[in-house]
Parts: sequence; structure tokens; C-alpha cells
Amino acid sequence: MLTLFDYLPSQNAWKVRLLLNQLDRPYRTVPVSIFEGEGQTATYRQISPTGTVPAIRLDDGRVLAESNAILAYLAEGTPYLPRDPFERAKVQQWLHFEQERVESVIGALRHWTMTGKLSRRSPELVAGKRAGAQRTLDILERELAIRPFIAGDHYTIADMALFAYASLAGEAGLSLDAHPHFRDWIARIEAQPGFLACMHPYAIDPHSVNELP
Ligand SMILES: N[C@@H](CCC(=O)N[C@@H](CS)C(=O)NCC(=O)O)C(=O)O
Repeated sequence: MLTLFDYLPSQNAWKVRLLLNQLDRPYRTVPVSIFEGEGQTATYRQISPTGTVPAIRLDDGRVLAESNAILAYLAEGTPYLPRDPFERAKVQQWLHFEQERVESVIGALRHWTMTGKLSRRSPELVAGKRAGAQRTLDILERELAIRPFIAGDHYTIADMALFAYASLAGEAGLSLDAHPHFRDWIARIEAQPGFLACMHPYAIDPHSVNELP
């Protein structure tokens, strides 16, 4: 059975849980307490070179890290990853966008906001992230005004990846009032069969107030 190396408040890991739920694929979980340093042990770094979650281990012992690489692997041959080379590349386009402009911008702001770290960051850094987050939301608003899903007419792993942090922009202190198409897209994703509504706040982990090692 597939093994998922997981940390419950991680939305990167939630992406993988979402896909596994939508595929109705069984898996077992190994929790990794990232704020206590479990990600940075030599043993775990053989599974995930950066020490981050999520990562997976297959039945044959092979391991794979990076949430979007895991999504692409698990979605192969399913409706969530198109076969057509151009349509696949479009999915990749938005997976790259997600890592560069959503996870590392909205995701970081949300992490700092939810765990009390915002005041420990420089005002310039926070202002830069806020401006970047606003640009990201504006891009998504424009794109989602002209098609139902981010990579085309169908729901794909690109939507799953984006949803993980972009849909929680409010928890990063960002307003979605001026983004009606983006809000409609959120509702469209939540209505997908097998959607995983269960998300876990950082507050379930008392160690999350600490800096990552
Ligand atoms: N690009 C990676 C980012 C993964 C990541 O940063 N995961 C966080 C949890 S959301 C983590 O494990 N952080 C621990 C650390 O940075 O040491 C991915 O998409 O999987």
C-alpha cells in the first residue's frame, strides 16, 4: 500500500490527500513533525531531499517528494491529468505558477499569520509578499473569468494544487471581495466529487509557533 509522509496542517500534503480521496486510493500515513525537526533527520532526507512533506513511498520502495510531482505521478491515466501533450503542458504551466506565486507567497504569508510569526518578519519582506499575493489573486481572477478551470475546461491536478493555498488567502489577511470569478472557482472545486473538506489548522500542533529548524 502507498505510504504518505504527512504533516496534517500542511496544505502541500492536503493536495495529495485530496487526490488520493478523489481516486479512492487507500494509503497509510507516516506523520512527520516538521517543527520538531523530524523532517531534517538523515533518514527522512533520503525520502525527501529537502526534508519537507509531502513525500510518498511506493510498494517497491521507491520514494518521491514535491507535492506537484506526486500529484502528476498519482494522476497518470486518470481524468485529472490530460493525455494530450499540449493540455498536459498547460497543467504543468499552472503547477509551476502555483509553486512560484501561490505556495511560496500566499502559503508563506498564511503560515506566518496563523502561527504568530508575522511580527518577527521584516516589514519590507511582509509588504513584498502582500504585493505578490495581490498580483497572484489578480492573475487568477483574470484567468478564471474566461474558463471554468485553471488549465482548461476540465478539473485537473492544477486546480487541486492551486486550491490548497489560494483558497485560504483570507487566512493570510487578503480580501477576495474584488475577485468574484475566483470565488466562483472555489465553489466549483468544493463541489467536485470526493472533495476533501477536512483541513487542519496549525493550532493543532503546539510546536508550530516555533521556527522551522
Ligand atoms: N515545494 C514543496 C514544498 C513543501 C514544503 O515546504 N512543505 C512544508 C510543509 S507545508 C514543510 O515540510 N516544511 C518543512 C521544512 O521546510 O523544513 C512541495 O510542494 O512539496
